[in-house]
Amino acid sequence: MHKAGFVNIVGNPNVGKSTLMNQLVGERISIATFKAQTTRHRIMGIVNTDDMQIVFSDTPGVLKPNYKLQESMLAFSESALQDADVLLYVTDVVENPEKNRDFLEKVQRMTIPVILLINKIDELASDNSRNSQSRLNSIVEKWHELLPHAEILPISAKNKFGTDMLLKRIHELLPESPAYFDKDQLTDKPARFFVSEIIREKILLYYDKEIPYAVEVRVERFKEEEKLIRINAVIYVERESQKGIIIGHQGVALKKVSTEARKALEKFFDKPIYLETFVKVDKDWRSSQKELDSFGYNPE
Ligand SMILES: Nc1nc2c(ncn2[C@@H]2O[C@H](COP(=O)(O)OP(=O)(O)OP(=O)(O)O)[C@@H](O)[C@H]2O)c(=O)[nH]1
Ligand SMILES: [Mg+2]
Repeated sequence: MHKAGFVNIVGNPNVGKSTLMNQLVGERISIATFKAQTTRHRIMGIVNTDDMQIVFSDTPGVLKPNYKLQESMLAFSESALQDADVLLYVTDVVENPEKNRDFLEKVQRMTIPVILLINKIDELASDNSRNSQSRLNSIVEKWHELLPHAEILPISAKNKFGTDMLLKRIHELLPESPAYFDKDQLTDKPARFFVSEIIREKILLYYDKEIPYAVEVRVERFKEEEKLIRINAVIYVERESQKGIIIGHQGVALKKVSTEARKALEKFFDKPIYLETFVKVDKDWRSSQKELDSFGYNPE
């Protein structure tokens, strides 16, 4: 018997959804940083075995949209409620369950199996163990009231604690079905997407405040040659002043980010990379539907 299905990962920003998907798939498919709103797209990560295919979807953290880009992000998260065979609702040990009530209410009404994952339990373990056990119990209780139909699993995505058990449980819950994708396929996104995400990850890590949120990256050239890959990427910002910050004094900041991105890209593609980065202003792109469409923010 062959099982296959869609297992969609949703939850509030920064709870560890992308870290979890990467651990489950065993590859760094989705960028993950300490900043909220790292993920902006719905990204598939596929686990294949002889008798099973799990199609995970990582999604942006749920938020109340302030501009058009965030509306698209929320639409990606909501689309993941429509086509799941199993839903993974991720929270962590510090999050207030009252956050984004509307979305939670949609999850409460779902009839498919929902697994509530309480992530980052490693953060509890720094307390003495009895105290941390009782804190975990009270978190579980609170969530049990909110999502009475959900199975609850405490995990640590970072430490891979509980993730094998989770995979086993998903296997049990998956329907009998042929595979949806080729068995050697790992994701639904093309190489260029991962290039722009890896550059964006370095920008999230390197720049403060609003800068990373005003950035989008477009890969204008991706040319795989025998010995190396040549990449040209444009970093778009919303305003002239942000361009100066990205480039930095005498270009030092951009050079540093580009070097970090190149190293990460070499790891990802397992090949030497020649990376050129350019910075351009695309005024208020986050609020322009036309620009968002051209950057691929169009949930079906
Ligand atoms: N201590 C601890 N930290 C974790 C764990 N899982 C993830 N993190 C950290 O939490 C932060 C957010 O992780 P992400 O995977 O980017 O979270 P996300 O839910 O995908 O965030 P968005 O894409 O912004 O919605 C990162 O700094 C992770 O290293 C965990 O099990 N324990
Ligand atoms: Mg994420």
